[in-house]
Amino acid sequence: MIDTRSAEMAFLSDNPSCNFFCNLYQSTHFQAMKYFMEITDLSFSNDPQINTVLQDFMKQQQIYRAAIKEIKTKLEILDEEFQARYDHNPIHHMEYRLKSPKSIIEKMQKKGYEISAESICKNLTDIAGVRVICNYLSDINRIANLLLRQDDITLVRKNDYVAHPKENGYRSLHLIVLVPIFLAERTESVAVEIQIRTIAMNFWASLEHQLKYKAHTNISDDLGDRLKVCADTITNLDEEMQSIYTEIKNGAHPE
Ligand code: 0O2
Repeated sequence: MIDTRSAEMAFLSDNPSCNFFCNLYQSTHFQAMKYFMEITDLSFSNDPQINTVLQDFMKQQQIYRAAIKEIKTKLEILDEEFQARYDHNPIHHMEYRLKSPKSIIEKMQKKGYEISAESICKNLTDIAGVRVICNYLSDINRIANLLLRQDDITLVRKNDYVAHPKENGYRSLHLIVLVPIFLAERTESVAVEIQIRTIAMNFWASLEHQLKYKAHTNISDDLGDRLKVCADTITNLDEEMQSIYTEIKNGAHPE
């Protein structure tokens, strides 16, 4: 009997692109493989024109991978400097993703954009995504400000859903930034969507996303209300943990 999982892993180990995602995701080979299949899967569309566009676009995926690497490195450096100077890591962990071809086409169609490789690059600013999970509330703006201060980073858009949560309770700080990628013959400014949130916000957003996906349809008002109560509870938790951290840091409670 063929062990498909081992076969998949063997495929992955031989595939440098896939190893990149295994490393980035700091995840199991199996999860990374599923993700790799998703971002390279063009079989969802029977439309030859869309397939040609996506094949053209896939040639540029490497630039978005490079942009993710640049942002990841910048954030790691900031986190390590913070650890060295203040004995505190603002970043708990990071997650990364490239938007899948299926999501790209769905978003282009939803927004009514012309479907071409050029139009995808011009109109979508969330093809490369980095999610930064912070320990405390105060780490969110700290990380954002330190990153935005860097000369080669250009802020395109900021959505502060921490100060102004969405109606359903979703909270996160969203930044769209441009980062220069130095290629052999040219320099490209590449957009990256950075979502910065606490561990608690991430817990809520991940489960809410899964639940909505599982429901296959809009969830009822009652369930929406209950999710909002969970979001409010998590806001209180974040504020209390921040307050405890600040008091300890300021030496208000010596042993
Ligand atoms: P994925 O696969 O998560 O990336 P845009 O259309 O992007 O120009 P938009 O849609 O207003 O503008 O962007 P927004 O609201 O700033 O955020 C988009 C992303 O934020 C989403 O990506 C989610 O990752 C996250 N997000 C926003 N609202 C919610 C929410 O209510 N619940 C959860 N769990 N996540 C949310 P995508 O496009 O959904 O896909």
